[in-house]
Amino acid sequence: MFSGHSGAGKSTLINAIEPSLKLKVGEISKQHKQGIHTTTFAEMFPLTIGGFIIDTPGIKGFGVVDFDLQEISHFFPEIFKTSAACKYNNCLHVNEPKCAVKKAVENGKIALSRYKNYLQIMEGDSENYRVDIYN
Ligand SMILES: Nc1nc2c(ncn2[C@@H]2O[C@H](COP(=O)(O)OP(=O)(O)OP(=O)(O)O)[C@@H](O)[C@H]2O)c(=O)[nH]1
Ligand SMILES: [Mg+2]
Ligand SMILES: [Zn+2]
Repeated sequence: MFSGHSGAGKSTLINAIEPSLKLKVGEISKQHKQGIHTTTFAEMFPLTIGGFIIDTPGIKGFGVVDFDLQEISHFFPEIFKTSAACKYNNCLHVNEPKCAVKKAVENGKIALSRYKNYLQIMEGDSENYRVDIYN
């Protein structure tokens, strides 16, 4: 099974092994310098040399693509609980004024490491995960 980031060349490699499959491959986005999720579902193919191969859609970080930003705090119980005291009920706890979460981080009631993880997921910054997965 091939898995990896969109645009890594999974489908291209499978086409090289089994050209008759003619799997669709995509351009790399000029703006984002990454793939454009050309493969949209996992599919298994038999190989002429024997065995099977599975092409999968590119992963992006660990699935943050489909997250509603508001929802991320639901997975951090202490952030979720504290957010009830934020001035704005749709506060994302990033730059908003009168944010109870930022305040709790400042006075040590919420661990800075937890808040940093929260921000990292908010920003879709998956660099750490890439390092973990591929090294
Ligand atoms: N320069 C270079 N380009 C490559 C290589 N492998 C693939 N490409 C190009 O990278 C682009 C993306 O390749 P795909 O095979 O569609 O990538 P993928 O991993 O299947 O991407 P998703 O289906 O979106 O997950 C295509 O334009 C390929 O021609 C490589 O080894 N070198
Ligand atoms: Mg593909
Ligand atoms: Zn807040």
